[in-house]
Amino acid sequence: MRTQVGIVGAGPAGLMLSHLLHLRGIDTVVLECRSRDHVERRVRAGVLEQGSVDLLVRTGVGERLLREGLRHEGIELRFDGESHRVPMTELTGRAITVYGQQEVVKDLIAARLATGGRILFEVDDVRPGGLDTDAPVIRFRHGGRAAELHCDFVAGCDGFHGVSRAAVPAGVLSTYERTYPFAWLGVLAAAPPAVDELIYAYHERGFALYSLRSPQVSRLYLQVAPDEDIADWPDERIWSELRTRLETVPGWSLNEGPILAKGITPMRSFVVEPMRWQRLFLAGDAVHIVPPTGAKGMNLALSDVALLGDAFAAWYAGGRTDLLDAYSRTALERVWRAQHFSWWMTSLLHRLNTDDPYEAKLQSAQLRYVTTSRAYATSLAENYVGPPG
Ligand code: RFL
Ligand code: PHB
Repeated sequence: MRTQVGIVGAGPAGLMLSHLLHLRGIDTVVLECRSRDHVERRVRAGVLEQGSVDLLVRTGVGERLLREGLRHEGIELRFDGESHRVPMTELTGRAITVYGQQEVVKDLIAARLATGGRILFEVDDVRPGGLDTDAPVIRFRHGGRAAELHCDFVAGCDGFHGVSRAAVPAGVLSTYERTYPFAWLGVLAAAPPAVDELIYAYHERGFALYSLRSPQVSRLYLQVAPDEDIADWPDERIWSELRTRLETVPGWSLNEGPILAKGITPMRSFVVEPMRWQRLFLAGDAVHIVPPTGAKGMNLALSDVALLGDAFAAWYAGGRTDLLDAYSRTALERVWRAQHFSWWMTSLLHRLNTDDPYEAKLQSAQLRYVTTSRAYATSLAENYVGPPG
């Protein structure tokens, strides 16, 4: 099998890259180890920056997003029994849109398949090779048979646990990382959200987040210990803990309903540099991870491949290498801004060390500052909504 750009991974990064290259007349094949059903159902991120929405709309895959996505112009910070609104749109002119990652994935898969795009699901044993030659080849198994995909370039969009990053020889990449002493327990519930905007709550028992997916479905998160077993969290315990951490404002209560899905996600910050080795280009979670508190992961994945789409287009149009050469440097500027913001939001809102009252006082002082200073609130807001598209 032959293509121009071989893409490993059908998450937001890989699918969007395939879509962008198709619009430029560049052929791709996407290799995905899971089934279509699995990637379309995987519940993950939910917040799109204005720039991500603009990209999806501009490239013709934003129709359902514009219809079903929920535009939010502020977020709420809840602490010390008070609620404070950060009016993001007033402060920045931009807004966020709540639209599930799996909906973005569904829309992109539908768009690719409608125009004859090749996505191979349920492939095994993917091995990118020849990356330091002009003729890379990705070997894999599909339907029980060995196969080869010959290409000009390989895009590694296979997430944190993928194989692409590991195809780079030892000693080439530098890794920067941090793990946090807590995780998030996330639930999807069939309950109308009791909120119009997301609530980020700081509580002495730990962080809680009230988000949503639609007027009928709520998405909620709790800070828990990193080694927490989901079996120890029956639904009633989850609701009780959510009530304790969120119902801290007089007269306000959350809406409960059947829990449709639940899971625990570890929190980490991680960056690998550079994002390219020879003919391998890495994008999205394959090269950087942020803790979800800043809602940046899916947005970074999309902004990486927007750069990569332009860079491949310049190469195929006339052999220009400058954008491909600049890819890692350009992408990493935004990656590090998001790394800092995500680390900052995480440190601000989580219970870090229960034995250290000094730390808690600092968090309280910062929360008070960010909710009373227009300058500080503007900094939060412009990072949260993301750079202008
Ligand atoms: P993905 O989505 O992980 O896709 C990688 C794909 O590669 C496949 N794969 C392979 N395919 C072939 N061969 C192999 N060897 C392979 N190994 C893996 C995988 O099956 C998968 O289909 O990476 P991508 O495209 O870079 O996208 C990144 C985002 O998924 C991620 O950053 C976000 O979900 C992070 N995130 C959030 N991001 C936001 O922008 N806003 C949010 O509100 C937000 N909230 C979240 C989040 C992530 C969360 N979890 C579960 C980690 C909330 C949570 C709870
Ligand atoms: C979500 O709706 O899944 C969500 C929202 C905001 C975050 C993280 C996740 O910071």
